[in-house]
Amino acid sequence: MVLHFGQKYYIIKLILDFDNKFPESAKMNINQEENPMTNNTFVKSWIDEMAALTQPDNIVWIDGSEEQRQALLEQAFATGEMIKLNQELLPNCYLHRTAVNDVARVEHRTFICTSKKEDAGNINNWMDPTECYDKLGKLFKGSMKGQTMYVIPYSMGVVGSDFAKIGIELTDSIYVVLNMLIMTRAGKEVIDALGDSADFIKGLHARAELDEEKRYIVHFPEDNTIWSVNSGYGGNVLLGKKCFALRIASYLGKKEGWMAEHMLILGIEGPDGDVKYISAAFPSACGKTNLAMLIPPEVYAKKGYKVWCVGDDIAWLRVGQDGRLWAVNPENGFFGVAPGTNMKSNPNALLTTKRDTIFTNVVHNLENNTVWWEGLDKNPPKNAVNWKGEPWDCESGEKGAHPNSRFTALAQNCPCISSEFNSTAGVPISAIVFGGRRAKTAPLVYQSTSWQHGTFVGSIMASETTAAAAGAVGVVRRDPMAMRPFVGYDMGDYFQHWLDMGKKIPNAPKIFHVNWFRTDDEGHFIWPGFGDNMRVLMWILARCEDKVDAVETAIGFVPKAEDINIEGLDIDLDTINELLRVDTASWKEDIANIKEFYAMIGERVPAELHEELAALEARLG
Ligand code: GTP
Ligand code: SPV
Ligand code: MN
Repeated sequence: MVLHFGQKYYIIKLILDFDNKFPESAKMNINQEENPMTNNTFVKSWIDEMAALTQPDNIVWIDGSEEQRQALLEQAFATGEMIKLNQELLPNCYLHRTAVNDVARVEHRTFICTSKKEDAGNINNWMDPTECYDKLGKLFKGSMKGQTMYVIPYSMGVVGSDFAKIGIELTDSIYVVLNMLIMTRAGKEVIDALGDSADFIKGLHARAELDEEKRYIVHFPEDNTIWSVNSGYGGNVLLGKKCFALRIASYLGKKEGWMAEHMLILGIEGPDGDVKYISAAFPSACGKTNLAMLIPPEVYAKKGYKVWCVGDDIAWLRVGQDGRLWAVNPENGFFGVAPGTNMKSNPNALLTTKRDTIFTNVVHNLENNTVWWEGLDKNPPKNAVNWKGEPWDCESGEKGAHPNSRFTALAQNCPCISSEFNSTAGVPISAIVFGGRRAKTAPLVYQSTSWQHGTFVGSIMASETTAAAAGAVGVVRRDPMAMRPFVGYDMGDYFQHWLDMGKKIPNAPKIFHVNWFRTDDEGHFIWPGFGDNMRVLMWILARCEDKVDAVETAIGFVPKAEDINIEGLDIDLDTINELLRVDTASWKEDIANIKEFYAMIGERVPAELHEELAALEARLG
């Protein structure tokens, strides 16, 4: 493993400072030799360096045992970091509240630190790696004094499988440990699988002062390193997720010829038992978890159709020996949006959270020591505490749960988890679906005309912003492939990688775009959404199998209204026509915005995509 020069220099300097300041006795108890879980010298020397920097009182290896997890829970109850919920109603479920200034990802404080600025690109924030190690080193220095450093060896993907990659996260947070034990496969078997290899992603996290002015989430793709400081919120601190499985993994995928995408994976089983798989990229809080676990509407259920969830947030995709694109979900759990989740919108998600779950920033129902959030049911608790930890009056008009409150739940507890969830080969993908939250422009569904055109469709995706990231909500912004906050290198190069991959997949998935969020003049959603989205997926699969016709429009193939199955829906063909309408005027307005966006990405936007844009403009007339 190559340490960046800046990193090496900085760490040596810090260790020397530390040696001078601390007598031998003070260093004794950070000696990990007392409890070695590995003899891997790369791992051990890196941990020594990080411990010398952060100066924890002791170091604890997370082995994945139930015994250790229980002991950590007890500690967290004692400090109030975790609240034990009603164990009869919610066995092995706990509540956690983050700091009020620390409730979402912070894109403006997220950096890609490549040695050349061009390699991070114009969309990402960039810092010079040496400068960044120096700057954050100062924030990390001594940040774990008086505390324990937990060492979490984890695997993204089935431990030891060809698809899997290993990371080690060092953290001072029990909450992080408990979440990582759900979201990843973590523990001794991972460090055993690593053996004496240096091939692992080095993650360092410290809560420090939780100061938002000193909060940084930084990635050093050239060093396989992630540093996160001054946050305790999921997406900023569960380093296996967005930091590794998307930002670092997308960088590795570009180098190694595979793809890391912000995609759910689901399987639709037909009455004959044959399962077809779809992956779909929607921006944060735009419906991945909901689609991944959908309940088929009666019209399909009665015929024997079933839907299986393989993943709800991240897909790693590779070309299989059979020339198809194969996907695995590298995660082990769901870090899902709580508000809006109920027995009608997403019963599978709700049932998944009935055991072994950590709730973050939801309402604490003191009547029976359970949890509540907006949209769970129409009976908000009368005696309750809000996400900030204050007494909450449900009639006050103030929200009790934070809009980005979440549940961390085990995938294996999901009633519709796919039998292929633990498959080492993954599942073959028939269709890739892009989608965003657009009140107007995008129709319910359309199909691209080729892989290149589909890449273009993904590149011009736009969506209204949500509470998943700090900042304004409801503003339309371009979010290519739902990856704007997650590509670990230049966005233009990322588009090129999509085009290159298309050439390597003889039997490539067809590419579609959906929008569940078109609104009427009063601002109401026109399409019922949720389970009924399966009606659109069925058209998509029929297109993949050449079983249904379509209308060619300026933007691509759009269904004939009568080909969207509306049996059992309180909707008529006129409404479907309205949902499918290609609004030429608003598309023309979009063109100018797309041009600006491409210009902002810069000169690495592939010529093919500029050609697609010019062709779209010409077709719109
Ligand atoms: P991340 O975990 O942030 O990546 O989000 P996600 O894409 O998994 O989003 P999720 O499925 O949790 O949905 C977020 C919000 O969108 C919830 O408030 C849902 O109620 C809402 N939503 C999901 N699907 C639909 C739909 O089909 N129609 C409408 N109107 N809302 C939906
Ligand atoms: C998202 O914001 O896209 C999430 C939640 O899936 S987080 O893990 O916080 O990024
Ligand atoms: Mn996500």
